[in-house]
Order: sequence, then structure tokens, then C-alpha cells
Amino acid sequence: MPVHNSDVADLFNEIADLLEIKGSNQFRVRAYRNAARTVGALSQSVEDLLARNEDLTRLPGIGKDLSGKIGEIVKTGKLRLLEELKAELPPGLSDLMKIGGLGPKRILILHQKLGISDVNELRKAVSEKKIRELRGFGEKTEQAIMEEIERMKGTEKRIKIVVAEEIANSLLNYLKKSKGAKELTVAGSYRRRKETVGDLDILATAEKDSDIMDRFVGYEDTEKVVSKGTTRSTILLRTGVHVDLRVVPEASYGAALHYFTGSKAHNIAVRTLGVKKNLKINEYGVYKGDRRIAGRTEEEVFSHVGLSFIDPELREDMGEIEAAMSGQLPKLVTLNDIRGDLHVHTKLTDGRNTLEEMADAAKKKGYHYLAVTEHSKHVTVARGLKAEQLAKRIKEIDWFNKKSGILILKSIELDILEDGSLDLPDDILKELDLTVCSVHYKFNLPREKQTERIIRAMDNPYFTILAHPTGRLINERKPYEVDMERVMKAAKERGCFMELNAHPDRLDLLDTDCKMAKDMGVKVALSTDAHSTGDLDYMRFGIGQALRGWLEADDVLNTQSWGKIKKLLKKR
Ligand code: DGT
Ligand code: CA
Ligand code: CA
Ligand code: ZN
Repeated sequence: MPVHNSDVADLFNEIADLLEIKGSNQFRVRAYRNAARTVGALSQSVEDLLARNEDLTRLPGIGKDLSGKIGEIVKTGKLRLLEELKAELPPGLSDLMKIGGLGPKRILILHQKLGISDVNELRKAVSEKKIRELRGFGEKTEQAIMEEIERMKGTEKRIKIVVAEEIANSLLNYLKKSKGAKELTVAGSYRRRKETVGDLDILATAEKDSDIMDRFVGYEDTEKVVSKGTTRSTILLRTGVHVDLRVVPEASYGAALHYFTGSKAHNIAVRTLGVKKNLKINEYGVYKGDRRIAGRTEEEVFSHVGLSFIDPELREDMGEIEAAMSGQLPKLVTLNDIRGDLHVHTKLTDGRNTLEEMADAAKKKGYHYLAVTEHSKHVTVARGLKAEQLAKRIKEIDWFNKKSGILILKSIELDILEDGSLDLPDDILKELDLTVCSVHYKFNLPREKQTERIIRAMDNPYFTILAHPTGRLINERKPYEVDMERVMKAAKERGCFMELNAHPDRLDLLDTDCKMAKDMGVKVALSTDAHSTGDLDYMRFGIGQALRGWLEADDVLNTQSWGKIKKLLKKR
């Protein structure tokens, strides 16, 4: 399994928690927390940096010791220091840190006075009203702790689509080799291409004598077989992911696929339509009285309730039922419609490949153009470009375009500074074909200020595309506070565009924002933010998200020819 930056950050934070519970030196605690933050916010994976022999001590807050620890995590997937600390303390103690309002000092008291070592014991102590007896706690605190425990339920980490895909593909490849296996599909949120999934729901059909269930529970990455039956089994993988396998009769396959693809809200809406037609719809089929009248394919299920086929990505009960009924479903954008990528990095800043290599890879995809967008100078960790360096890059591209079979667009990923100005002066920006503008720091401005900051940046005539417009990093950083509707209105007025960043750590715009952009007539740039040639393939995740946002080819900027885009830009 690859080691993600978030894994490293998690381990460092856990160490900091345990050190704090132990009452260790505050500087030492803070060093781990800072390192966790640095690694969590990096745009490149530390695994890749190390593979390229990069010196991690170049990063802020990472010294020799911590850089060695990162190496240890990447190599072994764990940390000896953490194991040692855990051995000294009860295992559930660090989970208690996740409860808001419970710092390490209080956890230590709870542990010493009441012997509490995990969330369950804490819950028990709360219900027995024991917490309020402790000095410095009281009834109010006890109540607050209870509310926090309740709130924590259901906030377990969901896995990113890119990780889910890796897991699903190897498991499917393995299951395909089962004796007598026929259909094999991953349903659930995975099939709806959600940006994260809770668990994987696999559906299969198979011959009577198939060994698919035995094979499933024998999968080598299994940590635990949760349950095993003839038609349904559940395993827990070492990665912490639960997988269900259901083997269904062929006559029910379409009904089961529809049911287990969900979403739940969509299913309920479809079932309600069925009830109006006196039909019962469940995972086994469509029934008139006791008689099954359909269920072999999803199309059958839809057509019996008067609907045309609805793509899985649309099944959220967000208007798709009404649209399917009236023949108004969108003609969704496809990967084939994409003519170029408008946000990629190269070796000149923090990318892994050269301009030539990126251009070659884009050409192989059949792209007509590629905008190369290095970081601007404010991003010092990525050695962002100053005006002179950008000028040099522009000359290089002019030369390159004479001989290459793909049009390289002159561009840059410009930092939006705190006051809403752009990171480089207009006299160099005017030499570019377009810009991609980003918020990379000061994520915690109040909503009003953040909104103003971005809109002020859009006032600059050289502002073209707002990159990763929410600033979130999935499972790592919340979106910043911003009034997206005002931002889009401003983009519309000024002829700017919104990016849907296809990187699986980002995937913003969100689906609902895509819909808003479409409704407002603001075109969306679907870009990968590639830092290597391989990353160009992230476009498929962007397409998934675009479909969830109902986007059609014409709603997407980079389905257009460069000539057409240039005309759109001229409107500024
Ligand atoms: P996840 O795993 O949290 O990312 O989301 P899903 O959508 O994959 O949900 P999951 O795994 O709990 O269930 C898979 C599908 O099964 C779900 O999308 C719809 C269907 N389903 C599950 N429970 C119910 C239910 O109580 N009623 C209905 N109508 N459908 C359900
Ligand atoms: Ca699921
Ligand atoms: Ca499930
Ligand atoms: Zn970027």
C-alpha cells in the first residue's frame, strides 16, 4: 500500500497526543504537531519526494530526526516510537483526544481517578454520573462530553475514491478468477463516483458450484472475516475497509444492482413511484402482487416506473427522477470530450516531470493543448516562479511550440494574496494565455473577508480561472469559509471561470457547486493539477465529480477548442 501524507500526519499527531498525555516537554509535542501540519499540507507525497532522494529537511519544521521518522513510516508503514508510547499507555487513550474539550491533562485525570482508558468506558462513566464528581469537571462538562461522544458517531474516516479504486480493482481481479463467476460489479457510493466511500459493496452472479464466497473470505488482504454466508459475506481488510460481497440470482441482478447502488434517497423515490403504479420494488425485483415482472437489468426496473435509464452519478434524488420522467436528463460530459488540461506543474517548480515529458503525455492522450501552470513566488516551499523566471519560461514555451505537436499554453498558478492582489505584476501576466489563481494560505479568514479577497482578485483583468475553489483537502483540511454564490456571480460578471480540480485529494468544486455554476452559466475548467505525467489520468475522477454535478460538454471550458476559449477570454 502506498503511504499517503495523511497517514504520516496521523501518526505524528498521535505521537503528539500520547506525549502530551504523558506530560512530556511542550516543545517536543509542538514539533510533532507542526510536522504533521507541514506534511498534511504538502501538494506532493513524501513517498515520492523520498523516492527522488529529495532532502525533506528543506520543509519547514522538519529536521534530521523528523525526516528520518518520515523515512521510517514510508519504508515500514509504522513508527517504533509510537509503538513504544502505545505500549506504555492503554490503547484507547489517544482516541479520547478526539473528543472536543478533552485535553491531555483531563484525560490523564480521567484515567488515574476513574480508570477510564477508552471511549466506551468514558460513556459508561458519564451515564453513571461519575464525571461530575471529579475536581475541575462538574455537571456541565459531563453533559458536554456526552454530546461530543454522540457527535463523534459516524464521523469515522471515509476512504478517498483513488484508494477505493486501487482496493476494488485488485479485489475484482482476484474474484474474477473464481470458478463459475459471471457478473461482478462494485455498487454503492463507489459506483456513484462519490469523492469518498464508506465501504465497498460488490455484487456478483455465479454458477451453482462457484467457489466465489470461499475465495472472497480467503483474500490475502483480509484482517478479519466479519460474516460468511452462501449469498452474503463481509470482510474487513487490513486497510480498515469493509467489503460486502452479495451473490444474487441472475433474474434479480438488475434490481439488486439498482438497490445497492443507491443512494438510499434515490431508492426511496423510485420505490415510491412503484407504489403509485401498484408495484413493489426491492433488491430482488419488481413485483406485481407476488409475481416478479422484472429485475434482470436496471433498465427494466427504471422502465417499469416510467423512467429512462439514470446514470449512477445522478442518483441522489436531486431532481434526476423528475428529469428522467420528462426526458430532461442532461447529456453528460465524457472523458472523450476533454481537449486539454489547464492546470499542470513541471520540474521547474514542484512537479516531477519536464515540460517535454508532460507535453508528450498530454499528446498521447489526444489533447490539443496543455496549460503549464507553475506556482508563483509566494509559494516558497515549491520554489514558486518570480517574474524573471516566468519570462524565461515564456520564451522556452514559444520555442517549444514551434516544434511540438501540441499547443503549450503560457500560464501560471498565481497566488491570491491576502489583500486580493495577485502574486505577480500585470506587465508579466499580460504575456500569458491564461492564469489559474489560487488561495494557498490564510484559509481561516472570516467568510466575508475571504469572499471579498477572491472577488477583488477577479477584478484583475488577467485573472482567468479560480483554482480548487473551496481549498479543501479531503480528510485533511476543511474548505475555507466563502460565499460561493457571490464568487460565481462575480466570475460571471467578469468573464472568469471556476475550476473543478480533478485531483482525488481535492475534487472541488463540489457536486452542488457544479450545478450552481451550470445554472449561472459559468463554465467549469476540468483540470488535474498534475505533478507528474501519471497524474494526468486523474481526469477520470474529475469527470466522476462533473457527472455528479450534472455537467454537459458545453458547461466545461476545456471541451472547447483553443480558438473558442480564446474568444471567451477576449470578453474580458
Ligand atoms: P457509503 O458506503 O457510506 O459510502 O455509501 P453507500 O451509498 O455505498 O451506502 P451503503 O454501503 O450503506 O449501502 C449501499 C446501498 O444500499 C445504498 O446506497 C442504498 C442501499 N441501501 C442501504 N440501506 C438501505 C435502506 O435502508 N433503504 C434503501 N432503500 N436502500 C438502502
Ligand atoms: Ca458502500
Ligand atoms: Ca455497504
Ligand atoms: Zn496546482
